[in-house]
Amino acid sequence: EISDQEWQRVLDIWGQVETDLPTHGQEVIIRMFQSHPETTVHFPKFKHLKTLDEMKSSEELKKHGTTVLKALGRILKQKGQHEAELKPLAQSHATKHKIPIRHLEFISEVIVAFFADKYSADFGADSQAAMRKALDMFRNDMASKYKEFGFQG
Ligand code: BLA
Repeated sequence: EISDQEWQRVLDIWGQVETDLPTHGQEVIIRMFQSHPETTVHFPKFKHLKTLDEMKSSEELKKHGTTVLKALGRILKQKGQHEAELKPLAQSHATKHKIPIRHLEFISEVIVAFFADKYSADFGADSQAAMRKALDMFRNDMASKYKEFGFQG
């Protein structure tokens, strides 16, 4: 169970993230690729990006990061009532992109660590814990939907 106060903490930090989704999104994707290189297998379109500078100058990578955070923000704002948002996402991720739940866990960890670095004053232990709970819920619900689409994840 996620309390109203916990959702408030999640949405408060999201308000800051939303002031610049492309820059935050780019950083999340780059950190994910660097800390978990196995996630790059899902992105043949980024295979040519070898160095950090190349990743940073890729408009396509930034665009993907923006897509990711836009979708995640829409989901978090539902405060758990995210069935309508999750279903198409779980379907594409189960049947087309084939993203293991483990990789969703990687990006969740990256998101919390990055916000903690960037917003050390406004994203303390309680807010980090609240965001973790929200991302756990998102991931659990993705995992059950995956099974409905026949993907073990
Ligand atoms: C594409 N990922 C997408 C799209 C959305 C998201 C909205 C485009 C629409 C669609 O294909 O359904 C959303 N992606 C997310 C969210 C997260 C995320 C909410 O990463 C994380 C909170 N998707 C994952 C993970 C990976 C991933 C962990 O959830 C990789 C490790 C990959 N998403 C992925 C790929 C595409 C995609 C490969 C297609 C990219 C493209 O070809 O443009």
